[in-house]
Amino acid sequence: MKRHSVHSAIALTALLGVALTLSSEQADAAPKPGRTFQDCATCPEMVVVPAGSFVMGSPDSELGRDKDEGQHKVTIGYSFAVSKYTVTWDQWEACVRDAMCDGMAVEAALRTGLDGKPTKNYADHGRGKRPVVGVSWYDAQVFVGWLNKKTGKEKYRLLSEAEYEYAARAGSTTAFPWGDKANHDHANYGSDDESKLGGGTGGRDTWLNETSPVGSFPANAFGLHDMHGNVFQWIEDCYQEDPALLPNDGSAVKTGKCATRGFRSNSFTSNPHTLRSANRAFPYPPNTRGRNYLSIRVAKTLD
Ligand SMILES: [Ca+2]
Ligand SMILES: [Ca+2]
Repeated sequence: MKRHSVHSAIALTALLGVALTLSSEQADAAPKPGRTFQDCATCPEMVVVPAGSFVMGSPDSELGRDKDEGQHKVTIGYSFAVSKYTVTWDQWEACVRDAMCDGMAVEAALRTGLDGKPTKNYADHGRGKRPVVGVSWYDAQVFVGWLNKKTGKEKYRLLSEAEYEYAARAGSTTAFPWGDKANHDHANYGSDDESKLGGGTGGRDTWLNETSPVGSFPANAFGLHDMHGNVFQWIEDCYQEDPALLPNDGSAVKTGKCATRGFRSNSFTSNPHTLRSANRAFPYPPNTRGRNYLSIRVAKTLD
């Protein structure tokens, strides 16, 4: 009987051990908003974003708005994680070293214009902690696949358009999360003159016509950096021009006009109206490579 108890105790301990391991793993994955985690040394740092509702789009009164920004309520009934920063060159190059991301093709594309001719005066903005640029929507999908392969789970993905706006607004209802006016203390963007494209500086934004290292500006209320400005970032969605037909549950548009894919944020050469939280941009086919203002941000589905 005693022997049996000892065995039971051992069995119980073993069982508890497993249970404890599982529960600590579960605790690790518990979606506590604001918590940050990193799944591997070269993986992007992730921030847990809370579930919630928000009004996507902009009011008619918003300066510089486009017709495709009609307001509608979106409820994101799940917590998810978003990379704290745009994906960096360091992270991209780790994917290249693992023979998944096509570094050579992106490098060549960065030196080639949309017309297929060599880019005149190609300027490299630096690597390391600067956002990776020149990547296509498919390159972004390969990067996501690399993270999933590395972590052994199909959890990483691009953000949906609704998730991006929700994460960028971080509870705000103004044109920008910091207020109703573009502000160089909060983002690297271009000229304040709406009629111009090209570099601009001011305040904390000392970068004229080039990318800034990620995290050079303050985080928003969700703890995310660079959701506005510096570089555009691919999202999952195909284009649905009519805001009334956009999903209201945080999911991505996966049918319809998939000949173009969207991106969000605005870039170091864009003017204020494209920097707004509600601005939508779907100008490029998914195989567009070589744009030195177009990058990646990743999301992760949480258990
Ligand atoms: Ca700038
Ligand atoms: Ca637009």
